[in-house]
Order: sequence, then structure tokens, then C-alpha cells
Amino acid sequence: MKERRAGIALYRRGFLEALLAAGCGATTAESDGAGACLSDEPALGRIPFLDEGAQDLDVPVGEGLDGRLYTDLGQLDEGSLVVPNARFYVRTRTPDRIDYTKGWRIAVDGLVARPASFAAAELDARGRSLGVTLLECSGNARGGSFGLMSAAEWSGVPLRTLLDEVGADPGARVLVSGFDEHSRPSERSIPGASWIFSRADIESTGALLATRMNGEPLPRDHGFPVRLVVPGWYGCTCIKWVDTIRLVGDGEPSTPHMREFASRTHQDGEPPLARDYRPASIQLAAFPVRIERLARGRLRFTGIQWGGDDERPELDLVISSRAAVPVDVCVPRATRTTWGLWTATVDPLPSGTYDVTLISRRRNVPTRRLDTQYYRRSFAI
Ligand SMILES: Nc1nc2c(c(=O)[nH]1)N[C@H]1C(S)=C(S)[C@@H](COP(=O)(O)O)O[C@H]1N2
Ligand SMILES: [Mo]
Repeated sequence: MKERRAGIALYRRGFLEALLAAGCGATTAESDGAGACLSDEPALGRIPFLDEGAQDLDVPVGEGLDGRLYTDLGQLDEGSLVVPNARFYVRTRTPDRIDYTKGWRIAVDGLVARPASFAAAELDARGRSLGVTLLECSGNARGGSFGLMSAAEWSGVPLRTLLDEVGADPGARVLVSGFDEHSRPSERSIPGASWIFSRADIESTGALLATRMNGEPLPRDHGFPVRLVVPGWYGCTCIKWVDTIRLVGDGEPSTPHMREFASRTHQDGEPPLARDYRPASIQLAAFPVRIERLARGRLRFTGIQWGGDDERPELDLVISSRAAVPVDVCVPRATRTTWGLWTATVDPLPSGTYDVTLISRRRNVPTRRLDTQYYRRSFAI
């Protein structure tokens, strides 16, 4: 399929081509040279981030609900803004009680004119590409090097298409549930994964029942054969191993999964009714993914920015309590729901330990996680 190839081409695209496509030629010409788009001034070494836990990156660790893969974001550049499936972050590995011996079907029932069941294979055959979208775990944290986020190109069938086909009651809410039975109890997480959306949320986000990731069938750990992808919303709403879609009434209680993730998706308390949840959308955020030493003691920071609606946010880098330094968003996001890259070069710092955060220069943009320094990272000189 044409769209699928386009996504893979983006991942394989050469450095120069990606640079041009991202509009960096212009940025380079306009800037003073030192802060050129991901400048090719050679780095003399890397400065590690401190106090982020010692887990292995890019490999799966643990099983079931406690299983994780933390993606190493430190190497991201223009040519690798789509993460290969084997390195895409995992939150919850394949449930050991899943039965892959019979053909997978998804029941669509409840407040619908024509209850139906769709074979996963049929959805895959009908699938179209959504383009590149990132997922971020709402619990993405410093202890895991902020590695619970990745971007991929997803293909599948928009959920709204299936809702139209079954004649869903337009006022009903949409409960999406996935298989989640693990024989081993989790140390930290509650089993059972389901989220309830308003019909408007399904339509405005373009929520997709995905069967493919970067052109390949979904890997098991990413929800094979069908998962939900809700562009712009936290990963906890992106239910894996989807088996039931139920149209429910306005008084439907929130699910245990929604209550588990209430504070991480910035709700007021744990609302008992699904309709009292606000959209689990990701606001503008940014953090550095690497710090490099340059000649004469200067430091080059390279990072990601994502979330919110702004194509070209205006961000400042703040190193401990020093004056803010504007960053150059030199690789803007290819779609509104993926990430872009920024860079900033700063003057030499005296030895010591520093915190690094970013802030938005535009005051009217909501940036809850930047305001609370959620993505604060530390380093030493
Ligand atoms: N069935 C099921 N779906 C699930 C989960 C789960 O535990 N069970 N975890 C959710 C959470 S918290 C996140 S962040 C994303 C992670 O998707 P990934 O592992 O493909 O990156 O899946 C979501 N879907
Ligand atoms: Mo998550």
C-alpha cells in the first residue's frame, strides 16, 4: 500500500533528504551557523544524565503487566524519527493467557442498530495508513530515562468507520476493551484494560483500530492482532489486544483502568463516571535527549518536542537558575501527533551539577508537565 511505503521511506530516508524535507535548509541559511539545524560540528564527547535508574534500554525486561521496554531516545536524529518495531517502547508485555489458536474477532455491541463482529484479518485487509504518530505512557518517568515513548507509522481502520457500519447510537459513549488476563499477579498494575470515549473524541482524534506498525503486522507485545491508537492522547487509552467495543449510556461508570490512570492523565481525583473524565490529551512538552561537549567547553543540547497543537512552538532551555536560552526547533513535526527535534548550544559552565528543563515562550499555551518540571533531567560538569 502506498501510504505504508511512505512511512517506511521516512524511516530509511537519508540524512540530507530528511533535512530538506523537514525544511531545515532554510533554517540553516538563516541561523548564525553555530546553532545550525542539528549542526555537524563534531562532538568531543557525551555528558550522561544523572539519577535516572540503571535499567537496560532497547531490550524487553520482565513479563506481563510488569514487562517493559524502555526506548533509548539518546540517538534520535532527522533520519530516525520513526522507531523500529523491535525498539518501540512496551508497557505491558503479551498476556500469557491469550489464545492465538482461533481467529481473533472484535465484537461491537450495546447501543447499536446491528451488533456485529469483525475478524482482525478483515480489518487488516481494509487498513489504510494514519501516518506517523507517537505514543507516550502517561507514567513515562525519569526513573526509566523517559524511555516510555516512541513514534511509529500505524495502519488500520478508523474506529468511527465501524461505528457508522453498525449504526451506533450517536449519543452513546464508546467502551473499548482489550484482553488482559495474566496468570501472574502484577506488583504495580491492575489487570483489565478498557477506556470509555465520547463519540466526539473518537471523531476529533481519528482513533484507529490498528493492525500494522511500520508496515508490519503488530508485534505481539504491541497488541497483535488489533490495538487502538488515539493520536495525541496518552498511551493508557491505546488499548492493546482489542476484543470488545461496546456502546454504552451516559451514566456508565469509569473503568478500573481509567481510575488507575486518572491522576497520570491529569483528572480531578478519580471520577466515578466516564463522562466526567477530560480528554487524556498530551500538552506541549519537551526535554533534551543528549548533551554533547563541543570545542572550547561549549555544550550542545539536542531534544524532542511533542504534544499540543503548535507546529512550531517557541521553547526556551533553562539550566538550573540561569538565563533562559531559546532553542531552535530545527526538525518540526511531520504530523501534529508526532515529535520534532530542537537544538541549542550554550557557553561553558563552571563545574557543578545542573538541572535542565524547558519552558514555552508563548504564555497562552497549556504546558502542565513543563510547568511542574515533570521532565527535569540532571547532569554534571
Ligand atoms: N490490554 C492492554 N492494553 C494496554 C495496556 C495494558 O496493560 N493492557 N497498557 C496501556 C498503556 S498504560 C500504554 S502506555 C500502552 C503502551 O503501548 P505499547 O506497549 O505498544 O507501547 O498500551 C496501553 N494498552
Ligand atoms: Mo501507559
